Amino acid sequence: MTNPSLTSEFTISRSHKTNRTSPAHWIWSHTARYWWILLIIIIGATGNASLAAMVPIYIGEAFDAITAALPQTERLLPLTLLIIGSQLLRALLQLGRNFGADLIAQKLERNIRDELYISLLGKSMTFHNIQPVGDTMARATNDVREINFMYSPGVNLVVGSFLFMVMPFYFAPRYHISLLLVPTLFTITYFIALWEYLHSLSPVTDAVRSAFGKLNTRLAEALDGIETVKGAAQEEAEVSFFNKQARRVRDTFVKQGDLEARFVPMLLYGLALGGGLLHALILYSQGEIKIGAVIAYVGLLEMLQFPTFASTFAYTQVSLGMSSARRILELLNSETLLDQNADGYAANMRGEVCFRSTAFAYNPGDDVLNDISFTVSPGQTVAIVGQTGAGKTSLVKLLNRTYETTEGEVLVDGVNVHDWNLASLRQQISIIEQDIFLFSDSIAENIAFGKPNASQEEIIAAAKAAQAHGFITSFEEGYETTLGERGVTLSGGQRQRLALARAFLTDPRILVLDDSTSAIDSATEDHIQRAIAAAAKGRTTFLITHRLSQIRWADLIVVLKNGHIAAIGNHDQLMKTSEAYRRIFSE
Ligand code: TTP
Ligand code: MG
Repeated sequence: MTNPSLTSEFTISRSHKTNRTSPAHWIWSHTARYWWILLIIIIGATGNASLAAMVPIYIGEAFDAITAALPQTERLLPLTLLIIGSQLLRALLQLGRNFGADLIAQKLERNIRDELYISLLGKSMTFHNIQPVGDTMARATNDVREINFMYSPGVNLVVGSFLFMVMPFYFAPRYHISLLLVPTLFTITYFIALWEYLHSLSPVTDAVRSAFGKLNTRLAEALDGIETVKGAAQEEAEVSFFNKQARRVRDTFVKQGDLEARFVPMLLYGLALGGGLLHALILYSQGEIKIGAVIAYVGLLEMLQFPTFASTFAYTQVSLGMSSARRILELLNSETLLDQNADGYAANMRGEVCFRSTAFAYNPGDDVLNDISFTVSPGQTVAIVGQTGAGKTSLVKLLNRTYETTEGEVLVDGVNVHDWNLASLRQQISIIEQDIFLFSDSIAENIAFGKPNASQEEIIAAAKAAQAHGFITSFEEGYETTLGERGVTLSGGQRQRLALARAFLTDPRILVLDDSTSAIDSATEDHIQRAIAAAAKGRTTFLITHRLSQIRWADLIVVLKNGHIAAIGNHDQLMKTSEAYRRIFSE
């Protein structure tokens, strides 16, 4: 039933498919759809360069006009007007070129952001556990930005300056065919130097981008764990660690600057100008060309200044962009493991759960769960107990395929969870995590997270059922109170009740409450008890808890020990048969 062609959990159908075989293919597949903008850039750049060439040409003519045996001063005014007119038109074309490059840069940035975000949402938990958030953030923000810069100013200058280089070839033969010599020598040497430059640049720009990713990873982790850092008085150590990473970034930048400084064409330009002048003067002294041609020719050679000066900067930008494209593509192409199984089984769930000789490992060969078998009837409440690290959280995460079993199977309503349509499966199973995550949004939006179109009445009803209405209305702004990142303004018990309200609103057939570490005062405890009892009614419920009162009234109690079932049964049975269980109650 599974469809191997689908590699992401929730593929959002997109009209534009990109070619992800290599960074260059990928960038091109993003660019090609905007061929009309490319056309604007090329027309703008060609027009800009040829009109720039008009200036030395007209000045040359003006020189000939006044140095003629009979000075033709009346030709000066039309020539001046031609120069002014051509430069006004040139400004317009230059605007087109810049506008086009900026437009395509922004469009690409937006589309790549979209593509990356959708892809990240579709990746399996295994991917997200391995990939550091800070590095992903660096790729999703700065690297995407680099691709913007790659087009504007990068490609913009590369195309623009390349056409400046073409102009001497086009216009110099008008004066004397041999004047092609200097531009030809210049161009050949320029491209050889550029080739070498790009080759040595590419590993350096790769290093720049990767050092930045590492810096960001550390920053994100230090901020995320700021409480731990402060609690252990490790600010100093963090700062010095951060400095070390920052120095690494600086060093890679310095290396990049070093390469840029040694870019040969800078020297070439001076040589070309000197050599060209000499060549033109020799032709002049032999009477082959006029003085105006010397002036015009040197003016044309001056156009080579643009490619020499722009190129270090522009090609570095392109190289950085390609390094970034490589990094983004790495994320896009990384294996996702889960597939959404869109053609899979989708139905209203009854809530029967069956584990059959299930085993699971985060790392192959290192089993966290082993030989787990038990069945839960629809509507029953199961308590999962066991010491920390016994595998309780891991066990329930197999239910909605947050993680995949390594052996055996997990069945819901008699259907292997692999064969369920993933969206249908997850919509009907609600897991309230041990570490409840709240978005920096209003309380109402947080409650309605799983059902964004819920009405205000529904939200309030859910909050009441979860015993959260009281504390919510005690805030000045009630349901519109904004929560800080991770909901830091709420206590553990309050967060838990918000999470329960979420569950009430989505009305799942299977509810999992991972509650093993939360410490709550007894006044709150009473509220929570009632909320949980209400939540468990009418659906299959898994409770991971240390609260004896809850364990006692569960229909089934699973005692986990080092990843296997140490005892199973209801309270009375276990009190008789299990030493491990009795110990929990005597603690
Ligand atoms: P858990 O299933 O998280 O253990 P638990 O929920 O029973 O513990 P607690 O009461 O403290 O919440 O972990 C079981 C084992 O799996 C444990 O040895 C740590 C390991 N583990 C990983 O290797 N990677 C992971 O991402 C997690 C969550 C756990
Ligand atoms: Mg746990």
